[in-house]
Amino acid sequence: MNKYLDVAPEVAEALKAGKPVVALESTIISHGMPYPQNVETALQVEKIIRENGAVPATIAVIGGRLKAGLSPEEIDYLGKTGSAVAKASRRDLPVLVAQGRDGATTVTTTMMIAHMAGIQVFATGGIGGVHRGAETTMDISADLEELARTPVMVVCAGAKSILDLGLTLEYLETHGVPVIGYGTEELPAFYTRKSGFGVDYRIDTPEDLAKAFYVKQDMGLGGGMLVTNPIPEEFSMDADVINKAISDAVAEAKKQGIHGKETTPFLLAKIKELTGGNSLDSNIQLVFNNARLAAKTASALSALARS
Ligand code: PSU
Ligand code: MN
Repeated sequence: MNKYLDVAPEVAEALKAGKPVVALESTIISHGMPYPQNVETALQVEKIIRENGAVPATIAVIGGRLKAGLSPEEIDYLGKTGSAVAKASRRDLPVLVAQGRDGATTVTTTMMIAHMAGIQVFATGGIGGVHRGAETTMDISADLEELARTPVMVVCAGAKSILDLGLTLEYLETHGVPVIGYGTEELPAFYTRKSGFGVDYRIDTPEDLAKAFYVKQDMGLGGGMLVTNPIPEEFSMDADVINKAISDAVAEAKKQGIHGKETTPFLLAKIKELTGGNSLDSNIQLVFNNARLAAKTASALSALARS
């Protein structure tokens, strides 16, 4: 076991017994949603994972320790502190750990810590990717590199068009990351079910998702897999409304010279402001939907591993 890692007792027991565990990220809590909805959502997501037969492991860095499994108090602390907590990507981990600091984990670091703990399935809302204008800014999320190297399945609702979706898919292809559509041939665009871009494969059941991931690892290929799960129809947004808000947010970020790790949180907050909170409701519902699918897939994966 990694000497920098603390696995919560319930999570450790489940892993030891080969029971399903689902990892959850914490940047979505601190930087992705406002308080108190962030904390309410994080706790509700854990409940949904339990109701669907798996054990939740929310991941973060607390006092310089890598944590797989947080207490409700720790979740509340991250939510209340919000963006005053460091957003921790791969490059941030050594310094945060060395200095005994706190960090909210992105998709990248959640995958890393999940893998250290032995967790194979991770549910979130959206991933980082190749940003619009990356041909000059070179702003490409570390999430894509991590998907290429770390053997964790990430269940998300596709990617927001704050990103260049076409370039994001090209990057994933180059790095050998399968992009799966759950019950769809089209890449979902987070707030909407359609993006105009195709996925690599459509898979229709949690059992078949588990099998594809199992075989990838069993073949020795390593690396992650991206499962894109469309937002339920009843919670999806009007494409014109959300795309206008996204374009305005991207233009505002450019005008204010926002860059680096601030870009994604700035865009998310701006979109929420421009859509009067409707986007937050959709965001919460799609995370719940992903948690259900991830729990079922983790259950199918542990059944496969035992067979
Ligand atoms: N996209 C969302 N919500 C989020 C994030 C992305 O819709 O909360 C967060 C995730 O933690 C993701 C991170 O890993 O932003 C990506 O940040 P960057 O683009 O700086 O790599
Ligand atoms: Mn970036």
